[in-house]
Amino acid sequence: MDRIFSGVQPSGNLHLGNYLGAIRNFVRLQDQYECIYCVVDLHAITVWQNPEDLRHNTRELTAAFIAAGLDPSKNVIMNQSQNPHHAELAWIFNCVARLGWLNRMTQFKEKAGKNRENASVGLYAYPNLMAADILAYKATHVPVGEDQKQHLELCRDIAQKFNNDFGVDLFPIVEPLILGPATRVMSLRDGSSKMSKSDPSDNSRINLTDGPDAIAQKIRRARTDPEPLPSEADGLDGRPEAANLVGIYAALADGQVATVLQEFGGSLFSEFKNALTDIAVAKLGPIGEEMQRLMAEPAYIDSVLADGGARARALSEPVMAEVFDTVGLVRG
Ligand code: AQP
Repeated sequence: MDRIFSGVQPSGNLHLGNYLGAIRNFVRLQDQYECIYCVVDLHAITVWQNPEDLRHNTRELTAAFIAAGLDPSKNVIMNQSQNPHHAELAWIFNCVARLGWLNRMTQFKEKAGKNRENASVGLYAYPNLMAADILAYKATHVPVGEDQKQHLELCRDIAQKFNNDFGVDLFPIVEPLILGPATRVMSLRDGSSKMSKSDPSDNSRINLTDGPDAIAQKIRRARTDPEPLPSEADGLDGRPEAANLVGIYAALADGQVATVLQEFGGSLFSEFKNALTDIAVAKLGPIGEEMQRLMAEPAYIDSVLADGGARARALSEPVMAEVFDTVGLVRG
């Protein structure tokens, strides 16, 4: 059976982009594949995390997975640090991946910014750990947002180089699953940058924990242009903010951009924003409420993660035995 692996960082401010680009697709895939969904805490610490916040955000993200509809008995739901095989395999991949490959990673350049010399080594090697997350389970498919495409190409390169170097057919060449009309949700304040957890402006994103009033206010304040909405998708060219809001509506309505424009073409943004608020509150409200309920039961959340961790270790153990044997690392 094909196997899915995907992860989300517990770095707080979980937002609509994480939901539409990743988590919602996780839920849809759980009936078709064997799935491992991971709270990637080791990735989160590649930039500074306050320990108390990290613990809170790990539980909150787990609550979001479950509240969005992931079934912990059907899927493995775990946090990355519960399974040491991720870090072990990442070290081996540090010795397989080439510096030149990592130097091309745009996410490192964006996140390290001008202060590159002061970025952590972990942030630089992040894509190797991501490849290890996936390949420790020989996962074949990885549902992600558009921004992770380059890291998945690197994962394919690492698998291929490992297989070639050792003359084996050990690792699969993974397929990204970039699904739906909102694979890259943009900031509500700037249609040219992606909606992001680390954007200092809370108004740039809709958080999964936002209540109806906050959602309404953020959509009302979302940047637009002075023209009414076009009737066809071509009319969104060169209008990134309009395209973003229409894409979000289409994704939340489970429809297509063209259908949304058939309904709202010619409307003013004030009218469209009211409809967008209604659908966002209807879809996200119950998830936020369920997250709050689950967060009141930290022992339950921790038990889901511990159980998932044990199941994950059992899945990766035979893969790691194969890797150690292939590389020539002696195990007692
Ligand atoms: N804006 C987005 N639109 C669609 N999908 C998105 N994802 C992230 N942002 C968007 C997808 O969410 C999953 C988890 O992402 P992550 O936790 O690894 O964080 P990230 O990709 O680095 O992006 P964030 O959430 O905005 O965090 P920061 O601010 O730290 O960069 C991935 O599948 C991702 O594609």
